Amino acid sequence: MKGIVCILALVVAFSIVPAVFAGTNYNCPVGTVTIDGNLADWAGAEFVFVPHDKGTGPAPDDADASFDFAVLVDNDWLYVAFDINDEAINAGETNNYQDDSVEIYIDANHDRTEAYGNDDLQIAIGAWDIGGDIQNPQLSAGTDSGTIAAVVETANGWIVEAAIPLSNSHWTIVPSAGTVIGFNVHFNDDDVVGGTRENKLIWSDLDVDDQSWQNTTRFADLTFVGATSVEPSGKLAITWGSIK
Ligand SMILES: [Ca+2]
Ligand SMILES: [Ca+2]
Ligand SMILES: [Ca+2]
Ligand SMILES: [Ca+2]
Repeated sequence: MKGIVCILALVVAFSIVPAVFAGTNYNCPVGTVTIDGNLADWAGAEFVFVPHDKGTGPAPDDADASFDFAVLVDNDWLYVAFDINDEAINAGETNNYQDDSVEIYIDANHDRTEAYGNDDLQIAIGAWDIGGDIQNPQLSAGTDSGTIAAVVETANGWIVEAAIPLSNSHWTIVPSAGTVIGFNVHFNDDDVVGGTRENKLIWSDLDVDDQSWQNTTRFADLTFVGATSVEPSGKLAITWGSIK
């Protein structure tokens, strides 16, 4: 009986481990990085892997299309990094969303509306910006967001390192611990010149129909978990809690 109880306890323990990075929520810690296309300064971040078959346009394998992404925040910027596996880098189609590109989606007030409000934004950054001006990237969506981005080629694909202002004409985001915003990321994979993109990968589990561009109910959550806003009283409460 005691053994069964132990096994049950183990099963419960494993089953209640929160799947916080499974496409439902990303816990965003505090950190500051330099936007230069080098992700060595992201060592303390939590990278999430989005495999080749996650999204509405799955690829044959991870080498063709997959990516890791991570998010950090400080008092001024939301930083987003993409480390993309892609065997063929291509840009130049008629529509930018058919080119190699990533899309970042933000619902700043987290009201999850079916139509976009002013606080809801798609920010699109493409491979056409490889080697481009970091301070003035050629965004194909979210052009008035104030986003800066470095896009560089790598041995296995390409990297996007971006910083989005916490204050602009769309929002003022205060990254207090516990605050939640709507968030999603996509990768459009274009491998063949002409026509459309070949693959479409999506992180949010809710975006099963590639509708994030016009419907914020498809976004997942991003929760700020950093200590920048921890009040002295909060620290005291944690201390008392651990003593008890
Ligand atoms: Ca960097
Ligand atoms: Ca590819
Ligand atoms: Ca909103
Ligand atoms: Ca590609």
